[in-house]
Amino acid sequence: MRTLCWSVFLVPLALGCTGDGKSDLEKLKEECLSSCSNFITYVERCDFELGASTEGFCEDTCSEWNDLTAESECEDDYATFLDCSASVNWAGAECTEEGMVEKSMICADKQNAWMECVNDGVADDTGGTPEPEVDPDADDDGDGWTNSEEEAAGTNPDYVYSHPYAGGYNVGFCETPPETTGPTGYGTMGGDGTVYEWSPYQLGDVPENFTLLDQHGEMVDLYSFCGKHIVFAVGAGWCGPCRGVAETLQAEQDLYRDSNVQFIEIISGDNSNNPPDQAFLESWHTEYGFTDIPVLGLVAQDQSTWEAYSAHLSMLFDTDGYIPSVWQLDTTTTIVSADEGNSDPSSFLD
Ligand SMILES: [Ca+2]
Ligand SMILES: [Ca+2]
Repeated sequence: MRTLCWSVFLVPLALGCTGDGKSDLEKLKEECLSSCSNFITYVERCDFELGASTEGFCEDTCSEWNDLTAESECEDDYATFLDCSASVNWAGAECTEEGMVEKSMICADKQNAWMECVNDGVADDTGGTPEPEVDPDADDDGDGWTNSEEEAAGTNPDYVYSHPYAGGYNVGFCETPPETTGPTGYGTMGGDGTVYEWSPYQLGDVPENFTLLDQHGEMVDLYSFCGKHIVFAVGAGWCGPCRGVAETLQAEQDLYRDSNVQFIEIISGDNSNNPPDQAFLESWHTEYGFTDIPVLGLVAQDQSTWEAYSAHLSMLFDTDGYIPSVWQLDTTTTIVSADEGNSDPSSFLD
């Protein structure tokens, strides 16, 4: 039944217009007009706003198509086809073979688009192209959260970095992890008459993932925020200006949360510049009234060689040897602001 209206549209018109078109012109015109009339009737009956027709050759099909067009988002395609059909003067069509074929094809592409849409819906409805079974209790990506838990949280059950956190962070939704470029920048600072050089990240780089302890005792991945615009500040307890940045972060998070932004605080040292423990991260969280900002602690920096020292995360995200270092990464985890002291994401948002 599904192909009935399709055939009614094309075949009778084409058949009705075969012939030499001259000696039996009147007869051909009558056949063609009849076909056209049927077609117009069919179109009217198939209009989902009219509901199922109570009589006629395509009643069942119309009813089925009404549902499909209304429910499977084919409505626009169908309306386009109807608009096209309405623009064609079917009743006044030249009843020659060439003329009718040509006119009958005027809206064929619109009808094709509509039918493809309808048939897609049929395939889905009938399981013609079934989706793989998803076990709600399974943990497909092995991130510790079941598929149903992830669906409820809006995280990606097929992406290991995307999962809920106890801290209530605004986790992103990427299909695949970002492809890192590694650090390609140039950093330098002087001291004791020596010039130190290293390779930090720079604009356009995609950082490697890092995994750091947060104030709730969880390990947090940078790549969990792929899909979000990320602003992070690297600071330390002993650094007054870093505390100045921290004072503004939750207000900025509140302002931009709905604009797909996640702010992150990274602490390189406590008040004595020792690696921060969880208690220190918690105290930072409390002091600055964070509600959904991770406070992540950097691990100790190997100071045995410059090479080891400069490979530490705190140096990869530092171009001048001064903190606070503020970085911004766009939704593809590409660096768009590199240690420029800019924690305002507004110029980077759509
Ligand atoms: Ca999972
Ligand atoms: Ca996941």
